[in-house]
Amino acid sequence: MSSLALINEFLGQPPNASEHGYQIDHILEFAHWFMGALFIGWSAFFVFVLIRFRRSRHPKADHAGVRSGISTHLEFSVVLIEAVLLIGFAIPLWAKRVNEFPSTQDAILVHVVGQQFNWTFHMPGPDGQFGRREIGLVTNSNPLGIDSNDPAGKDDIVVLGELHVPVNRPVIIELSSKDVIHNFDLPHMRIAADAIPGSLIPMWFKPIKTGSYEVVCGQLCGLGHYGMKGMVVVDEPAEYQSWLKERAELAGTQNAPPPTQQPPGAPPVGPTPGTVPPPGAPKTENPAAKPAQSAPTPTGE
Ligand SMILES: [Cu+2]
Repeated sequence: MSSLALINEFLGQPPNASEHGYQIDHILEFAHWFMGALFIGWSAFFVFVLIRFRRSRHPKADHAGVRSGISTHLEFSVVLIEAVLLIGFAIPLWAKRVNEFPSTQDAILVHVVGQQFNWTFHMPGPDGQFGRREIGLVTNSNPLGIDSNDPAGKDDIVVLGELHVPVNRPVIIELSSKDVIHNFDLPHMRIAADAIPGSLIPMWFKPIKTGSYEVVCGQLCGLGHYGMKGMVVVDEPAEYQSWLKERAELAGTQNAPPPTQQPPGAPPVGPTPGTVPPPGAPKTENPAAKPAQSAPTPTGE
């Protein structure tokens, strides 16, 4: 494939590293060749018309115009090719991307949260359960506001900027944003999606090559947009396991501070009336976290 992907390479498309990426590359490559042919064809026709119907040869306008049916045939074949591209290839591929998610048991689940100007990755840890997230708990040391009273969150892994995933296993991402609209773009994996505050956007890919791949923000999201980069590192399964273990051990020591350690005068902990649930919060309340929520806070509301 890569030896034939002349236009993709010429336009700076990085080499593909995902399972479905080749299909996207084929469509891109074909569409570019097709558009190139149309460009040359129409340009040649334009030049021909300029010369053939120049004023010195045709001082009087011909109001009847073209009598042959060739342009109709040409235009019909262009429409036909475009329809085949769209209905035959693009829409089925898109439908597969959005409807046929891999089973969650086999996949790596990650919550990705964008904020000005970095990416934070939230993984469920050894228990496979994402801890409750609460916007009121967000601090510098707890960028996602993970509730330390929620048992499911105790072993959660939160990493800033660099995510590791194993090769040849699907990765399912739930994407959200803490502030403005960002775009989680993984050019090597041929996926990108907007991170929209208040929405959870699912996306997935299956990396097939180990290596480090850049994450960029694909939406102009503020002054620091140019620096909003991250890294997805695709590891061999053994390396991934050791990274996971290391991060899980770190998480065990880091996710400890109870919310009562807030400095005096800090904004009240816990939900304030009328707050919108933060992106990524589980749809159902975790009953284990409930009693902790009513624990007295230093501000004593
Ligand atoms: Cu951004």
